[in-house]
Amino acid sequence: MSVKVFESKEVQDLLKAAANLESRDGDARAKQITHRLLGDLFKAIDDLDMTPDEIWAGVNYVNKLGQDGEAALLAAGLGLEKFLDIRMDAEDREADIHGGTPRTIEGPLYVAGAAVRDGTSRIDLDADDDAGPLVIRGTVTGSDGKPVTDAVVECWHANSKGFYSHFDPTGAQSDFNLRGAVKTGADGQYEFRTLMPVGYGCPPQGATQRLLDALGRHGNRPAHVHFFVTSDKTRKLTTQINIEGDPLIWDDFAYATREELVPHVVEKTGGAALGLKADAYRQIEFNIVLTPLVQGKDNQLVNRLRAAITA
Ligand code: MBD
Ligand code: FE
Repeated sequence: MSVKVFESKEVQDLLKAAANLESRDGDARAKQITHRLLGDLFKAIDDLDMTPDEIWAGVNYVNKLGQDGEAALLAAGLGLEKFLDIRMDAEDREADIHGGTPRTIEGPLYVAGAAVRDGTSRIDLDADDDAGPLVIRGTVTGSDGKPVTDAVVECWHANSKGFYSHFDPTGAQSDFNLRGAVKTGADGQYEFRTLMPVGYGCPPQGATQRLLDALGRHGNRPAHVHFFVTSDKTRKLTTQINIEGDPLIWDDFAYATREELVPHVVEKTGGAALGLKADAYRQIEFNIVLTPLVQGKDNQLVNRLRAAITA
């Protein structure tokens, strides 16, 4: 049985009524988007002959997704967040903006409020026996190649279990462990002294992993470090680096990997003098190029709900 009712007047009227399209009340944009998305869903139900059982399974799935607090995690896993990057990249090409460090997705695990240090910050607040020391350093420049003074470089990453502070299901980490912020001086340089992260995996019992299981997909990311880089004189950069050699670099469930964002990892000694927990350590040099404001403002600043802790 495959009925087609989508084009009928009854269904088209129902859609308009549900979105309150013919009233002057409500928010015009909310109504436009609701009408379109609901219509696309109705059409898909018709086209694929989705059964009531399938629809109610989906409705209940949305409930579980909210209960688990995983809507933003699913957005990453389904490539929705990557799609927004693809669109912003295309907007940049259209506006002839080139040459900056590539953006990649923010993900759902940022926490605002880390203390801002000058030039260097040690961010491994908690002991982690399974993680070796890591220094991440580089220079922030504008597209003119000149160092950017007073840029704020924020970074956040997982521990050796793949868990992020504030979102750690074991409750083991203190606020702001492996999260930091550094302000550059006239040389544009920043440095984080930290520990080597391990890749993230979706909560095994959560709604996101449940859908990924149904799709025959895994829910893992390669080891990575997130960055926000902000400055008055440039646009904000949201990006990440992957840890070279991780087997999942080209198999990230959130599609964040970009060729330019896999810097070399170099073995170094002399960590003791830097106050690291071992003399042998690894170093990543990640230089960052910011793009100019567009007519005096950041035309691609993304507002979304973010966790914040105030000291
Ligand atoms: C992460 O650490 C992450 O960066 C993304 C995008 C999704 C889930 C966990
Ligand atoms: Fe992450």
